[in-house]
Amino acid sequence: SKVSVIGLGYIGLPTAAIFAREGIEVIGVDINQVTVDTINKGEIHIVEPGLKEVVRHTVAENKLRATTQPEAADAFVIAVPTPFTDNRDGDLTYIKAAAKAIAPVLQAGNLIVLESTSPVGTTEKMEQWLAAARPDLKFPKSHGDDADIFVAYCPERVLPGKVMDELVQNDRIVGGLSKASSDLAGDLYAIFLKGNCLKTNARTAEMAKLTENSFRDVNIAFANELSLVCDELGINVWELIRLANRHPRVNILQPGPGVGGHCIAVDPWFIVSSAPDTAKLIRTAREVNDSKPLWVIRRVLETLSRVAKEKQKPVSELTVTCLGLSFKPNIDDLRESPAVAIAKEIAAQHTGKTFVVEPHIKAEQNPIKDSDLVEIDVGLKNGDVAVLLVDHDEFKAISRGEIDHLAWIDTRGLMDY
Ligand code: SAJ
Repeated sequence: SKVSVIGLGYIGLPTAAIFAREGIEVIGVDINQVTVDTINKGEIHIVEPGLKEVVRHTVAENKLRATTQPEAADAFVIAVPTPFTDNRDGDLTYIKAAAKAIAPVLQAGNLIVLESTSPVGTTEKMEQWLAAARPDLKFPKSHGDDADIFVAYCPERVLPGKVMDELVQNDRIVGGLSKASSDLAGDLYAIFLKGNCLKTNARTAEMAKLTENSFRDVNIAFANELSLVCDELGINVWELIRLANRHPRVNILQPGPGVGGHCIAVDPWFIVSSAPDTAKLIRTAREVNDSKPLWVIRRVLETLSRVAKEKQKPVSELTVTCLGLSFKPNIDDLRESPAVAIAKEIAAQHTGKTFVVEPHIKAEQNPIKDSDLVEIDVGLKNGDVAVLLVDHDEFKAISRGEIDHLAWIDTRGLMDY
């Protein structure tokens, strides 16, 4: 059988490579010619441990091939982006374009699986777009299990950095627009899945993906709110959480400078936009997490004024050092990172020097205007105020002696233990 994966990004390419590794003939489709050429050379355009080897091998074995033009296949897996719109909803343009692109090559018996994170109801919409383009075929919405075409939603739930492992090991939810669609999609993923395949309908599967990330967001918001309350009450939040978590049914997450990445800070809004009057807690959690960077910025600027007074120097003669830019520890991904937003604002508002320390990027990649990217020891030695934004392993090695002389703001609780 032949599988076509539409969209060869962070999810699509690993998925295509893993199908191909199982001996399936895989046609990867992407609108970007450079991406297609790169893959056909057996190389990759994204960073993901373990992916390069599988792509190189499967391309060499003629199992994986990339193209910009969709071709006939038995199953189509759609993994295109659903960007965040200004009114906090999912932009379905790429899904619509993918549906339009594959419609001409569809044949009776085909399965189409949507993987992109999407608002509830998107799989039904995708089916309508396909059905409008191919009135000659019978779709599940009107023909149920007697349809010619099978349509399902199957969300990805892998952690960047562990994609090759989690794609195979994690349980997977499959939601068909008909029972036959769910069964066929289950058979498709069974090709490589070691985890369980859990079957439901498409709307539940769509909501499950949004729910998982909202659950995490709400729990992080709880920790972030606690950090503000504890600050007002003069309590060490890290110690508090450590103690409360000794209760057998309590498991509080860690406060931080805010929530980053492209999923957890976005997906809850898809629930809120679908049920604006009802999803109150989910909305508030987003607001709590989104406001945390502003709180950190305010804290840094206040500390600078206090230190200026203590040292009897103008603020413009003080140096502030921002430790970490990525959105979570031990990666180089700066996209949607609260640490970047905080460092940018500090560099813009502070009249003195701003140093940035980010061991995972090079000086020429530093996105913070009016700042210098420096080594850890330079940043610490020369800083008057330091704000820790990411709990990289490199920062865990900082000793108290190295920060004794400066005002230390720790958004991750590294030094508070
Ligand atoms: N964070 C905290 N405190 C915590 C945990 C996380 O502040 O206790 C912050 C991180 O620093 C980061 C953000 O939350 O800024 C998100 O990081 P993450 O590690 O929680 O998640 P992501 O965005 O890398 O991946 C998530 C995962 N979802 C869940 O764990 C429910 C992953 O499984 C999903 O596949 C992915 O989103 C996705 O693509 O949707």
